[in-house]
Amino acid sequence: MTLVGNPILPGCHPDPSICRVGGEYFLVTSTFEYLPGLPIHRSSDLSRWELIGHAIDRPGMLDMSGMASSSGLYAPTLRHHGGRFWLICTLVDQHDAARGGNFVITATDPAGPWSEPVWLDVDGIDPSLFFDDDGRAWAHGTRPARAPQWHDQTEVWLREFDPVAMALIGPEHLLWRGAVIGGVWAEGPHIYKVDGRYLLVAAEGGTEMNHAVMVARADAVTGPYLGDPANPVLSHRQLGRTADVVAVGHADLVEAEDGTSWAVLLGMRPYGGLHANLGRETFLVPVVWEDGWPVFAPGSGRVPETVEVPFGRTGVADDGSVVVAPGDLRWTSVRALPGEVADAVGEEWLLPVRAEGPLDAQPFAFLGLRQQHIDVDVSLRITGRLAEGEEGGLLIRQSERDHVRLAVLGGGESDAARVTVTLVRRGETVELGVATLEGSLADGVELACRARGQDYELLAGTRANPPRRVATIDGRSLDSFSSGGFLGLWLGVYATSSGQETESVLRVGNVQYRAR
Ligand code: 6LW
Repeated sequence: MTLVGNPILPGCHPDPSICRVGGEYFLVTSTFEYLPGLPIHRSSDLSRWELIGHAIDRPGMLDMSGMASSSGLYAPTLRHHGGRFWLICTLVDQHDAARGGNFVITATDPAGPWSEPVWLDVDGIDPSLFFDDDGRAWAHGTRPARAPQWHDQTEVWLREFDPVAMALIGPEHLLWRGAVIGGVWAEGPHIYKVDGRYLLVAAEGGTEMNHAVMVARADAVTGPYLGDPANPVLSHRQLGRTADVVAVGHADLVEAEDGTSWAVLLGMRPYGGLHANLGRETFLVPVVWEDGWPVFAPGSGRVPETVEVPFGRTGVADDGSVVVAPGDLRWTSVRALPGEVADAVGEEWLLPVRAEGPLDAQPFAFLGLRQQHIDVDVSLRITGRLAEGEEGGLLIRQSERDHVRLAVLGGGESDAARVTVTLVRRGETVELGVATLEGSLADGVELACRARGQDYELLAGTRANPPRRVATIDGRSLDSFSSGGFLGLWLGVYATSSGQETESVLRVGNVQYRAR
């Protein structure tokens, strides 16, 4: 028996998709503009999840330059079939649909390497794969309804997938437009075979307060699909804004070796009002079957705080070590791999300053970690020399339009580091604090963020002076309910020359992420 605490993957881990091979489970989530993309987590008890790699982890696999925040990698599906792992996903460019699209990759080891993307001839998002027991495979996904009866109505399409040619074949079938008349955003579809019939699980209502899990079933994979009279089979939409978990939906099912069924899905935990700085997280819900229909969270109909899984060991999810060395798989950058913007040297990163910065929809000098805990301390040390007009420091990032910078400024008197705090909110910049430290950047500046609920205290110090508070930010302005994005927050280190040519390099060391 294992007691599993929800969420099973805290921090920005939306659109989870899961598959099982023997006694091991593998889970993938969306990563938008962050790289490496599509983290693969492994577990043997559905409780403790280990990050084993990323499906998009080599330079040139995808081109994300110029893609606005909340573009990028959306809603992957992970399956295992014929001795291989299959991953289907969409690269979304919100400003140029022709640059993205749906692609498939495969791997024999889910930790990688994954194959180069093969692009499919279909538009829309949230693709999925279903391998039938008759040897045929089917791809399905979501796109705007062709003849919309109402705004934001979408439809689920299906085509046969040839796993050898890695291509869609045969005619297209329209399966589903949602369970509710007037409902919006039928998406995240996944098909399964249950007792000889085909079950379609799809999200509906949009990935916010009205999010829901809907199901339908058919005698043939191509339909017609009839909705479960119990729809929505899971939602927290009726609980209102004060619920502990909101925006519940986008489920994927998995059967354990013992025959029990489970769903992973996304939800948000608001705190300090309707603000969810950790973004959309992955939760686990038990599923039982009644009259051939899945019942999610039987008895309560709500995502439980803890779930008892009748196998595995009792344990606490491993949050990883406090010191985050360069080899740690948690490191990400924006629109580029960490190794493309920085060099790992021993326990430190060398971060060359770039002309681009946090305000640009481009790769920039950034190395970051998801905020996975509401109360957390993140600290780091930067060392180097910056020219006038350059800056580097700690970044709390939602997007290029919404973030906070605790920056050491270049130039000025070299033995007194100047530090500023800047808030960018919906693209508008506000200066929030200034400090001058005894000691120089050349000797090292310690920067820290102490998040306690929605208060993000920002501190700066030198070897001589212990870090002291420069400003406290209200985190409510940064979450996706405020900013409109799809993401949770990231904390990390950045540097920019604000457009100038530069040869400056920062050394980044002693990075610590400590849950409180
Ligand atoms: C995802 C879709 C969604 O592709 O949000 O509104 C998208 N719902 O299912 C990004 O996570």
